[in-house]
Amino acid sequence: MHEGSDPNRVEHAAAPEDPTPTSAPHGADTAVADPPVAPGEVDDAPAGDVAADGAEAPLLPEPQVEAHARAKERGAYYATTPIFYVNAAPHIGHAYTTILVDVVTRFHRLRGDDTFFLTGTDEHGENVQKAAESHGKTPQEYADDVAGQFRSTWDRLGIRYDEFIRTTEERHKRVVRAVLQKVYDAGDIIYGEYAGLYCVRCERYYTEKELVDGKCPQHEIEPEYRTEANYFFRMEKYRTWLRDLLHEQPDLIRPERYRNEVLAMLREPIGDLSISRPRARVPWGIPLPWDEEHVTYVWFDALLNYWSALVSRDAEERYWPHVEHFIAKDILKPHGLFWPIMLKAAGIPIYQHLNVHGYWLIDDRKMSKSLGNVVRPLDLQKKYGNDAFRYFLVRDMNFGLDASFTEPAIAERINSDLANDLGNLLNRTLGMLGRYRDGVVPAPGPLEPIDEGLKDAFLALPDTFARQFDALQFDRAIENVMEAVRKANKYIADTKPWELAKDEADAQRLDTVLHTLVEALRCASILLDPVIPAKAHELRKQLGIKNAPYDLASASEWGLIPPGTQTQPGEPLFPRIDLEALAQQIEDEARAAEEAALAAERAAAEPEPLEHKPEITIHDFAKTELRVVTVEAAERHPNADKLLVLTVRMGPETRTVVSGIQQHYAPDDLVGKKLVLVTNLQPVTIRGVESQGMILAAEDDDGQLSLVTLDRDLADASEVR
Ligand code: ME8
Repeated sequence: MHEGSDPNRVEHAAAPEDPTPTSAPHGADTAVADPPVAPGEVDDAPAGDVAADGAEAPLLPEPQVEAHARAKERGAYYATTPIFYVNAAPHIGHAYTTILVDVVTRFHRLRGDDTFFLTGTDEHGENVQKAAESHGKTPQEYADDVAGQFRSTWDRLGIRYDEFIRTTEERHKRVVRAVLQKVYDAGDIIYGEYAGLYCVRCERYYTEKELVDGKCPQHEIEPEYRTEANYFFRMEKYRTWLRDLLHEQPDLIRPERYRNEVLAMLREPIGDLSISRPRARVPWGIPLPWDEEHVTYVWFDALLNYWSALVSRDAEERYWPHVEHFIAKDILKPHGLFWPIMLKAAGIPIYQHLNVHGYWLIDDRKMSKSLGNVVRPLDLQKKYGNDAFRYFLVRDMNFGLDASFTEPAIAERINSDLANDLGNLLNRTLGMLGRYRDGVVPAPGPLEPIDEGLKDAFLALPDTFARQFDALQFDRAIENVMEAVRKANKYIADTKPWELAKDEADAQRLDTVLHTLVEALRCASILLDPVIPAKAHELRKQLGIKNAPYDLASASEWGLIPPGTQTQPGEPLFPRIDLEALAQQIEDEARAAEEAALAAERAAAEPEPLEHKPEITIHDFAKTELRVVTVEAAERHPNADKLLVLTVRMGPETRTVVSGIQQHYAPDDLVGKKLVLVTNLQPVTIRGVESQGMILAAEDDDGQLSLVTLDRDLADASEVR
């Protein structure tokens, strides 16, 4: 074994006397598999059984491979968010990816694509197990609770996912076990040993190089040193295949900076990936189908959700050829490295694109519980409204780069784009229609160049918008629509309808201008529909066309609002936000938070009162017989790793006592010690050994133990009172 090596590199515990164990059967009881892979020894040529064209041993049988190719031609779209861990409540980062995928899938529906949107929760592993324990719940109860919070948050944010998958569902577990078995049978999963530095929060090993000041860069905690016998997925063997694939399909991982990061990872041996955890330590996981003593590593389990969700509804043929993953940069490695290799090894076609966005920073700092700056999406939704919040997130992040979140930035964006530009255009248009045409849309006259200019600007939008969406330039796509909206506002200033209204001779000209404006608004409402669905609907309602078609094709046509349509002006779409009041409110909130933190600090400094048991009398106490004993022998319990079995002498008697102190005392250190025994407790059998009494020990809040001993040497069997 070597320490501090690449986290995914494996030093298999190969038997030295068996240098060529490749033919050894891979099985639960076969502790030895391949010889160790040492850096530099790795064969760079593709392994013989990994053809670059992916033709070997596919999981999909031949007819399905063809179907896959055919399905690719069809207008369909399958988008996924990461499945979120259930050890924290949803925050703005989770909301961003999920809202973005909602926006993108709504756009594809507008385009007429057969669309499927998957999200869900990642519920196995040590972290969830620990979080559940700290909440006094079982892992399943805890996962149910937090998964429910994710679902209800998405529902309240108006997110229209087609499927919510949870990794604790049987339909998922079944698929994970089938894939594992397939990869195991193919010889790509082997048994071995690993030692390294492990971050329990990331649930993965780190190299020393990857650590920052000796700490995990993500969680800023010190990793634990661990050695474990595990099963390993033979990733290294696929390294050159993946590298070639990234060269053949340069946009497989995008934007390019993230593809380059993955290519950089592939420049050096990637080692094999430990894909199991001993069940004795981490019971909360999917047992390996061929060895129930090990559970599946969370990433091998979680990544498969994208596939299992389709398999469980028989939809893999329909949607898998169109799969697009959306994630943030934090989980690039599992998605850019592990996942394509897992798919390849399982004979499943690779995803279409891995779309990687940056991080939302809060006032330019990383969001974290310890900094106390975690932003909850529902707080913002309540304050600013759902659509305005969505608009801000998608408009203010340049996909692939980090973005900074501040409340004034939301407010300014709402005021400028939504209240001033879009809201104003609607108000002014409906206001003029009301004043000059009783709120009824007139038939247009001949178009003049200025009208044609505006019409062309809007009709050019759908193509550009679609191109930009396909290229992940969501902010620019929205900005283009807003530019056209601003042009429409300028058109009002240039055509001066209030002047035209003064002269009956200009009536037809006024009709044309008003008609051009309502058409512009209709087109804008369609393109913005994926981003601000409720407000876009409201806009069409105010135009009097709430039931008119609003697919992408209808945004490329002009003149679809029938003359005679009765408009229905309503409340402003986006009320302006009072920036001064907001600044005051933010200041008040900051002060209140500071005061609350101070109060919490003061409360923490005061010791908590002790909790006492009900009083007893001296007679009650006298019922307990306590005596000094000498430890004659101590050994580990044969069936439990927390227990010691002590043989203690008490004058003429010898007793056997089982005590839960193995993690605090080495057996040899106890021999000869004088301890205090409760001698008249009823004997109990603990894991097959009868315990005839109980040794006294003190325990502090951190679980540290100290045995009660004597400060003077007295003969054993002396009574303690
Ligand atoms: O990693 N800015 O789950 P997770 C933007 N269960 N997006 C952010 C963000 C931020 N500051 N913080 C988090 C896991 N995200 C695994 C995934 S998938 C098979 C398993 C979003 O709950 C972003 O989408 O830690 C990121 O990739 C994801 O939340 C991580 O969520």
